[in-house]
Amino acid sequence: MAAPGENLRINPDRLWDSLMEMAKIGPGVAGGNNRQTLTDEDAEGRRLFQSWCEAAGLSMGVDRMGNMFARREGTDPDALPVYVGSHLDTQPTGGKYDGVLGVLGGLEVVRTLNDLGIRTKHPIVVANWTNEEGTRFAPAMIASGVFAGMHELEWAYDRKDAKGKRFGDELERIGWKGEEEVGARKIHAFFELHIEQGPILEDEDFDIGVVTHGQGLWWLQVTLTGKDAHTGSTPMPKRRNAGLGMARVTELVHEIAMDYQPDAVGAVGHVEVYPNSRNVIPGKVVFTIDIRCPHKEILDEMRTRIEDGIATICEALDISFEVEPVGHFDPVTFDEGCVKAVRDAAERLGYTHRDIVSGAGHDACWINRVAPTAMIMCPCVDGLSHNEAEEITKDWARAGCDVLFHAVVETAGIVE
Ligand code: HGY
Ligand code: MN
Ligand code: MN
Repeated sequence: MAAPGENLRINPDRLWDSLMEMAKIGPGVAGGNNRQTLTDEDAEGRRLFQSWCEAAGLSMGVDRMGNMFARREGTDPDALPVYVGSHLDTQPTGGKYDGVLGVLGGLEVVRTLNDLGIRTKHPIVVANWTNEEGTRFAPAMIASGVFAGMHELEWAYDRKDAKGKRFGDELERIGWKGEEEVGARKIHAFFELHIEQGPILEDEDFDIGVVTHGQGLWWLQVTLTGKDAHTGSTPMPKRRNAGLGMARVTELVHEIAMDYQPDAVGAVGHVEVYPNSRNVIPGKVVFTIDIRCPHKEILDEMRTRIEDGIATICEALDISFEVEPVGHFDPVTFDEGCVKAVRDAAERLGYTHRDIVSGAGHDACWINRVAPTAMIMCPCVDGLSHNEAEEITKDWARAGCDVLFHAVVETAGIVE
């Protein structure tokens, strides 16, 4: 398809205003957002997005995982749509741009097409994928995962949050459980704009990251069981301290990730200590290990070494353990044709760009299994994300969305 002229650009002020408007919903306590999936705040953000889509003349579809699809008709109704989007849910101490930039950037693409009266051959669909973060309900990217056939719908519905609430019930409660079969929609191509969530683009002074790959991930939920006992009167040799076990496993994860620098990463971010009392030796700890690497064989070797290490640590402390994988995807290679459309768009528009591997997981990682997919990244200040202080500049948002516009419109085909 013919590429759009380099003078075609989005409206950066409108995009920025929409980001700031959405940021008012589910505010955090330090300038960011706490709009966790399937909460009332998520529902409010969905309603705002839907109102904007309707104002832009889009028709909304919702599937049984609550994925939202806002469609702009093309001249060829039989042509598969080009999808563009990301997620509106946030971390509990999330930023204003993680995911939201990709959804509202997709809306800005449509708004700009409307302004310019441009018609495309392929329809364009702006998507909001449910529960990308996986913080309230593991795993991350669960709804795009069901869409891509990686998870069964009922399994997803049965996922529970820390308070025992069930995903399917919460989706019904907020009124966003649609009727469409998940994954029934066929996609011509999918593009996702996202902040980098790392320091590379800012440090090297690039406007655009052309995402060629996404690193793989394991989330391993570990349960250590020892024995509650008095912290004062229990002799050290008689203790079965699950808390000590968790500390040693956390150190082990870090050491193993450091063995594979510069590529591998590893940490423990979620911990539940029982009974969590100042003067009780923890008899039980549940925590999640997050390890990632662009190389599958290293990622799997890290997992094996960690699981072996857990067994050794628990034997020494006389505690038992269970390890349950609660999230996983192999490293991802994005579609060369879509990646080229992104790279050519950045070049055409005069934005500096470099190829980059995504450190974070994204819905694009799953959609890439069912449709040609690529991602565009923009820098973020100090590479900081999953922190309320997450920040980008309007120019970075503009550049990312201009490239998104060109890649989507070129793929959808302008009809003269
Ligand atoms: O975990 C991730 O990489 C994403 O932010 N859900
Ligand atoms: Mn995200
Ligand atoms: Mn995130």
